[in-house]
Amino acid sequence: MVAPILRCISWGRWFCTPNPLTALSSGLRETHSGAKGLLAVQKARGLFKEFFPEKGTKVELPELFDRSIAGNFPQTIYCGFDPTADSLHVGHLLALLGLFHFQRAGHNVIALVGGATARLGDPSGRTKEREALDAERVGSNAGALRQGLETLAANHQQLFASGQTWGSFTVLDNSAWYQKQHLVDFLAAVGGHFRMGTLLSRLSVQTRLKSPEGMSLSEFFYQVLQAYDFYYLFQRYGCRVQLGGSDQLGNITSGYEFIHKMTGEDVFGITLPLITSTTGAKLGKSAGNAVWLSRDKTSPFELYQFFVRQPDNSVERCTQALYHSSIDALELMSDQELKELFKEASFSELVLDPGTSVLDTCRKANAIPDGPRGYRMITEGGVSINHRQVTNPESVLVIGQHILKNGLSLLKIGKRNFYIIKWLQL
Ligand code: YSA
Repeated sequence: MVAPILRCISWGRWFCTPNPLTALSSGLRETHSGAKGLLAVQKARGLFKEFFPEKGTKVELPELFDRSIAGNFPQTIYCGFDPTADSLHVGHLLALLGLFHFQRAGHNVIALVGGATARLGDPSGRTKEREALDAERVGSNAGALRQGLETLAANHQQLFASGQTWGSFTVLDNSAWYQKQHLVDFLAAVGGHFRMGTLLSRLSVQTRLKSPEGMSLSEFFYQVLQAYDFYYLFQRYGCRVQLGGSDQLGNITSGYEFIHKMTGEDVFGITLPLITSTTGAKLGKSAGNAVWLSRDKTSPFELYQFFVRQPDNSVERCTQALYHSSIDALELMSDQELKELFKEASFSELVLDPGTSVLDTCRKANAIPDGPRGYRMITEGGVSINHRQVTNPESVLVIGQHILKNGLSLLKIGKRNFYIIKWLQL
C-alpha cells in the first residue's frame, strides 16, 4: 500500500510557504547529469513507459540529451492539457512531473493548454463522444488551467530551486495559432499530408467507429490538430519531444509522421502509464472519477485519502510511477505543510547520528513500545518509512531513501499512525 501525500500539489495556499529547508535539501538532491540519465532513471521508476520511435533516422532520443553532442542541448519538450474542466486532476500529475524532471535537468518545457483542441474533444481512450463545450466555457477553463499550471510551476521552482541551471517553463495555448487560421488554407496546406488509411487505423478511431454512436468529423480531425501543434512547436521552438499518457500514442504518432514528412527531421514521443481507478478505468473527468488538484474542488485531505486508499494491485498496475510521484510530492513539502496535513501525527526533531537505525528512529520518536514487542512490529512488517516497508530493525537510515531531500522522514506504524521526523545535523 502506498500513501502518497499530495497536498503540496493541490494549488492554493499549500504552495505559499517557502520551504525553509531548501538550502539544506539542495545538497541532497538527485543530480541530473543530463537527461540521458534522466530517461533511464524515470523509465526504471516507472514514470516513463515508452519512448518512440526507438531509433530516429539521423539521431536517437538519448543522443538528444547527450551534452557531448554539440548543439543538442538544451532540448524543448511539450505536453498538452485540454481545458475540458476548470482544474487539473491527478491523472495530469504524471505528465506534469515528467515536464518538471526535464526542466530541472536544464531543458525547456512547454505546457500547452488546448484551448482550440478542447472544442473538438479528444476521442483517445473514450467510448463516447465528449459533450460539446462552447467557446466561452473552454476559454474560462483554459484560464483556470493556465493559472493552475503556472502556480504549480512557480511553487516547484520555489521549493526545489538549487544552484543548478533550470530550463524554462512556458504555458502556451493552441487557440493562439488556430484563431487566425483560415479553414480552407489549413486544409490545403496540411490536409494533403495526412493519409486517410493511416488516420483510420488509429486505435482511438477504430474503437469509436465500432461503437454504436460512431464518430463525428470534429473528433476524427482531432489528431490532425495535435499533429499540427507538434509541428508548429517544432518549427517555432525547436521542440522535438512530446510527452503524454499512453492514451496519446496515436496522436503523438500522427505528429511524428507529419513532421518527418514535412521536414525529414527526427522527433520523438514519450508516454507515461495511465493512472486507473480500482476498476481499471482511466482516472479523469470523463469517467466521473477525477481527483482534482485544485483545492477548491478536492480538499487536500480528500486528495491524500485518495492515495491512501489505493490498493497494492492498482499501484502495481500503474507501475511504480504513482509511488514515486508521491515521494516527489512529499519532498516538495515543508515541515510546516506536513504538520498541517498530518494533524494527528506527532512531530519530532531528532539528531541524525551516524549509524542511526530503523529501530533507534522508531524508539526515539516514541513510535513503538520498548522491548521485543516494538522490535517485532518492525520485523512483522508494521512499519514503513516514506511509504516503503522496513522490516530490518538494524538497517541504517539512508539519505535519499529513508530521509527525504527536505530532511524529513515520514514514519508510519500500522495502518494509520504517522510520525513526522525532522532530522537535524544532517
Ligand atoms: C495534447 C497535445 C496537443 O498538441 C494539444 C492537446 C493535447 C491534449 C491531449 N490530447 C489530451 O486530451 N489530454 S488530456 O487533457 O486528456 O490530458 C492531459 C495529459 O494528461 C495527457 O497526456 C493525458 O494522457 C494525461 N492523462 C490524463 N489522464 C491520465 C493521464 N495520464 C495518466 N493517467 C491518467 N488517468
